Amino acid sequence: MHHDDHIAESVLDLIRQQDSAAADIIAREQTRQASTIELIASENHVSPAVMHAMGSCLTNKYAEGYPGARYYGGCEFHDQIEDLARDRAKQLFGCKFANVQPHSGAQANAAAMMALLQPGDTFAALLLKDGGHLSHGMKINFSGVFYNPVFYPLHYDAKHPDFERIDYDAVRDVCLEHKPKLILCGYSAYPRIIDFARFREIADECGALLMADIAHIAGLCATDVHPNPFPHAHVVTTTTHKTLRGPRGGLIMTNDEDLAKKIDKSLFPGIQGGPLMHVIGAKAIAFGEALKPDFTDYAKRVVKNAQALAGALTERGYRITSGGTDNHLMLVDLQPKDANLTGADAEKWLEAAGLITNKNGIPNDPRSPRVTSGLRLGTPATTTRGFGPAEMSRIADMIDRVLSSSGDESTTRTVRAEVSDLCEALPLPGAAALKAVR
Ligand code: DSN
Repeated sequence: MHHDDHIAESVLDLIRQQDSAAADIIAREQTRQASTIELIASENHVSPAVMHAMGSCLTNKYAEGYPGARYYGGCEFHDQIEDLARDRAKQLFGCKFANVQPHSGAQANAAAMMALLQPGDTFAALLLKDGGHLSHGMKINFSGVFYNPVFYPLHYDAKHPDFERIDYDAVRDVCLEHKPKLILCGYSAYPRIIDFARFREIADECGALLMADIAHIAGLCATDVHPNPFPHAHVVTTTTHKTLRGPRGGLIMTNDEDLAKKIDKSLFPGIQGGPLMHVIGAKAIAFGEALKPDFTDYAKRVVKNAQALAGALTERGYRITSGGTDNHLMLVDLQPKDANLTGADAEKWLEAAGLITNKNGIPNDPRSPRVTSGLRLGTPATTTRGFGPAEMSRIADMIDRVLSSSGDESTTRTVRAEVSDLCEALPLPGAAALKAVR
């Protein structure tokens, strides 16, 4: 047994000695993760070091403030770990200032917007239904409640060569018309390269600041597998747990010292209290992992796998929006395969077979977000467990069999067994804690 597996097992055993109800639930979730294929584009499997830093003594401390300027005593090592995380984030993305305290990507966006905008100010973004994000101006979110979002479109014209991609001319038109103070780019369901330089030109032309939310593609940007938003964006926000493969959390970066000061203030005391120091410790470790050459290799394999999966699904009659993918994710339009097939049914049937996905609207989707005509699939998690193009082809085949049979019981059972075999052949990193599950 690997050393990391010993740690994971002993942690679970320790919890079980005190609280068997909680330990059993955690163990069942470990089994679920180890024995199913994770295709949700925003999820990943962290290393044992990242995992265990989150269970460390760093959680016991209040460290409101920033390194060297805390509101509590006893922060010597918390200053050191936060500095380590900040320095590594700066090195990773090639920027001058980093705030590693946001609890999540939405908190990072809230703090960045609070620093860059006054209530009522206008900003431009992509609609959620076109691939944007809740915190990019949805009416039910702070960003739509306190600010005035205007939206730029995708190309919807099937005859256009940039079909279902960002329409940069339309972005420029919308921004020149509405004169937003801030332009947001970076998305949750967009499979193509984002032209940050072009966005900056538009921002300069209309006198706006540019903010890139690279939550989904951070691991690809950090390794130049996707262009880096620096030096084009004035502010960059991200989560740390998707392609970056760190703990669940957020990060804000900039090259501008004045903006950095405003961002620090708006994050704390603006919208957050005590930082999650155990998560910041885990961020430091994850950023250290991402700085190593094999992480670049990982990021390249993520994209190669996504392209292999998209290609294999296309061969089986599914339409991949925009005709493919340049990054870690794809949107599968189910309609050409079966006009009655919804994303909601597909998600449910695939889950029963051990293939974990999420329903997702496709551009111009006639169905509601709770039903949808599409699925979003991503390869960060499967690539972490060592899957390659051959496994992507098998996954496409399994998806097709489940969906073509409308989730029929015997097909589901057969595919579920094949998923288990594949998961056993390529286990999670340090995941033999599974053995502790009885
Ligand atoms: N919920 C995340 C996603 O799945 O893309 C975005 O915040």
